[in-house]
Amino acid sequence: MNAATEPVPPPPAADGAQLVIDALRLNGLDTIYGLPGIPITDLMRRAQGAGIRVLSFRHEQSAGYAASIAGFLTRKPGVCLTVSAPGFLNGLNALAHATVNCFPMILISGSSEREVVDLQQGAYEELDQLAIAKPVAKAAFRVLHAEDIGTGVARAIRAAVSGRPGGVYLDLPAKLFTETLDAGAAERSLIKVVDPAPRQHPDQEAVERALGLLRGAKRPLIVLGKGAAYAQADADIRALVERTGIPYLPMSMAKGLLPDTHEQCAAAARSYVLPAADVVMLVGARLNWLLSHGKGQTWGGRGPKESGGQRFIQIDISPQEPDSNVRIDAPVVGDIGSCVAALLAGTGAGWKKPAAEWTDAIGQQKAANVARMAERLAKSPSPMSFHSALAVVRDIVKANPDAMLVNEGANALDFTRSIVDVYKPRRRLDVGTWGIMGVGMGYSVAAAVVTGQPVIAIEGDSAFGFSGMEVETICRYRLPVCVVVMNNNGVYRGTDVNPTESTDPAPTVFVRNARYDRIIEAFGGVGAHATTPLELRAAMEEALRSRKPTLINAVIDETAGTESGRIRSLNPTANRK
Ligand code: FYN
Ligand code: ADP
Ligand code: MG
Repeated sequence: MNAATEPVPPPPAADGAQLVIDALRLNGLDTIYGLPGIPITDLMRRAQGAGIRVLSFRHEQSAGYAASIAGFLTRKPGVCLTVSAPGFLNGLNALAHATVNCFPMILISGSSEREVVDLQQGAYEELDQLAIAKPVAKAAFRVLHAEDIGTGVARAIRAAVSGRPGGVYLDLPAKLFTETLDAGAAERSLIKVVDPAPRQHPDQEAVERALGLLRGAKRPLIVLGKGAAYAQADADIRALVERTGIPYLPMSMAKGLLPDTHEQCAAAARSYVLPAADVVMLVGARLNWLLSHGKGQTWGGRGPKESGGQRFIQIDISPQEPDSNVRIDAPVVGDIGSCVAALLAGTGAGWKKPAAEWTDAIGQQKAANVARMAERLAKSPSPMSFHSALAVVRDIVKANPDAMLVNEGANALDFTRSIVDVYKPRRRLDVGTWGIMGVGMGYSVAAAVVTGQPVIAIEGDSAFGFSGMEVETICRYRLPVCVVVMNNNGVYRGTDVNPTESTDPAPTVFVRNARYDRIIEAFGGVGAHATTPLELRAAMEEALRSRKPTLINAVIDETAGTESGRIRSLNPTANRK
């Protein structure tokens, strides 16, 4: 047979599953957090086979939280992959969390046959997932033909990371995965997204307006939020703070943008600086409940809705954020990197730092609070208090400043935030805007995978329960995660009693003296039981040295802790007591 008559082999076809994998890889999305099942089991297998890191969880919610925080840490959308209806719904909480916190994430769920779902004929796992995702997602898309997978992924990426980042839903009906395109058409259908999160330079007039306000301020304050941490403009943010000499207050996930031990850090004088400041510059922080909406007693207003008279500058990528709660006198709209660079350019030599009267007053308040705290940290009661246990964590984090600190709970959250200093940007990951519980283990997995650093997860015993089974995931992937369960036998504390004759415990109380450490031992991890600071220290040091998955059951006085921690004012009934 001569060459001309030889049959030409048909070009290899690509099916929809391959197109999803290729579209993700083409755009540098190299990790999937998910949970296999119909119809995406084979997609997960093949993604792993194609070199994508596939982390398989025990519950989609944890996979979703992992994806959301991976987005925060990397500025690329974290990808969560779930099955249809129930799996999708389990992942939805994390999608909403990503949107609320401005983290870029893509939730991809398989779904059932549209023709049957839309006629409500009772398909396997029938649910109109797109409609349900829309209200909690920044954007939501459905792909109906394999040739549109590339476009769907591209649109999801742009929506997740451009402007204010958020959670994006991508609905992939099961039949797509087996639909085929010939190789040429498959390749042509994919899109490598160019410049998905373009810089947004602020208007120079807006920058001048902000600089003018800062120049005229007597008691200026900078509030750094997690948007500032997300922006990865660390050097310029630090330069702006240091060059202007303005005291700054870090929101919880902005801790470490400058080391918490920085002399301009006003965290330990929070309730002094907020009402006393005359000009406040918000950098990637919203005036939501965490900042008392910019008004009321926290800010020196006389009534709960009254202004304290501060003037505000707000740097934010969202043009709709200013004036959401109080008047913003100088909005600076743009990406934080560009905005801070523009402000820096206007603060050259000759910039007048704030008067010593202001910085000294803050220094005094800080010193008083730090001294009071030092006194409490020095005590070593038996059983341990939150303070005596967290004094250990504080030392360990100081000795391991690159380690990731994950934190959730009520008292376990609030005490850790004020006791444990953070030294580097994006090392502290916590419950965020919603005060959400259950992020701990998903965050820990992603933090370890994305950074390669050891993770220290400080968990309330209640908070840990939401995602506790993921210690199996941590053990399976051999991740260097050290979980410390602050075990005070219950939600807030372990002392509530049921007022009736029933033997049921009170709703806030758990099994007394539970041994959470034994859970991880079931999966080959290291369990430790710590009843003293010395034992806690030894177990944490060993965990960091060995990098073995570890869970330390830290026994805390069950009478320690207050209802709702430091946000008691939001709990109407607790407040009445
Ligand atoms: C802070 N403080 C310190 C230090 N750092 N004292 C000494 N040393 C150090 N290093 C002081 C600080 O000045 C405050 O005292 C106090 O400790 C608490 O500081 P914090 O945590 O910054 O301030 P506060 O008032 O708790 O902050 C408000 C908040 C925060 C809403 C931003 O509470 C928060 O992020 N909460 C999230 C809560 C949540 O989501 N919970 C989950 C749901 S739990 P004063 O200045 O004297 O006030 C469900 O029930
Ligand atoms: P915190 O809870 O720490 O105060 P928030 O989540 O309230 O932080 O605020 C983060 C803000 O940062 C949001 O308003 C968001 O629009 C903004 N933001 C996020 N990323 C960027 C960015 N790259 N540039 C500018 N603003 C950003
Ligand atoms: Mg507890």
